[in-house]
Amino acid sequence: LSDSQSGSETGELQAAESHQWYRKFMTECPSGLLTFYEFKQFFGLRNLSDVSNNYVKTMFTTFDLNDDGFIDFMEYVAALSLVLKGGVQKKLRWYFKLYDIDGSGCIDRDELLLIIKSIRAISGIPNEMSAEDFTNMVFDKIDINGDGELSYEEFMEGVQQDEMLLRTLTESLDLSHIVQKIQGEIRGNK
Ligand SMILES: [Ca+2]
Ligand SMILES: [Ca+2]
Ligand SMILES: [Ca+2]
Repeated sequence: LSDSQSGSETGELQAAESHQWYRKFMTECPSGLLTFYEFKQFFGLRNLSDVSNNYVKTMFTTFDLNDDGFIDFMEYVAALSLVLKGGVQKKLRWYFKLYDIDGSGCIDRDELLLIIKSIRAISGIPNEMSAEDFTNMVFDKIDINGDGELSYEEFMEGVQQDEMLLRTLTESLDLSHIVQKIQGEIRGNK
C-alpha cells in the first residue's frame, strides 16, 4: 500500500494531474505532435531575441527524446514530470545536457557564456556582473582540474555545493513557474 504515495516521490505525475495535462495538450495541439512554434506558444514564450530563441530551441531538442522534431504526448509528460516533480539531481542532469550545446560531454567556456547570456535575455533581470565575468567565476569555482571544460562530475558536484550557482544555473529560466501558472489556469477552467 505504501506504493500508492510513491508517484510524487519518484517524479511521476498523478493520474488526475496527467489527465488535466492531456486535455490541455490535446486542446492546444490536436495533431498530438507539438512543433517548436507550438511549444513556444504553449509556454507563452513570445517575441524572443535570437539568442533566447536558440536557447529555447535547445531546450525543445532535449525534450524531443526521439529526435523527430516534434514533442509527442509521452515526451511532453516526461518534460512536465521533470519540471514539476524532478529532484535536484535529475534536473541538474537535464541542465547539463542542455548546456552542453554541441553534445561533446563537457561544457566549455563558450557554451556556458552563451547560456548565461540567453538566461539573462529571457529573464530580463539586470545583473551587476557581466556574463563574461560570471562565466569566469563559474570556471574558477568548479573547473577543478583547470582544463577549461566542465565535465559532468565537475558540474554535478560543483553546482550542488554552491547555493548561488545552483540558483542561477537552474532557476533563472525556471519553467516550473510557467508550468504552475498554466496548471492554475487548467484548474480554474474546470
Ligand atoms: Ca519526438
Ligand atoms: Ca560541449
Ligand atoms: Ca574540467
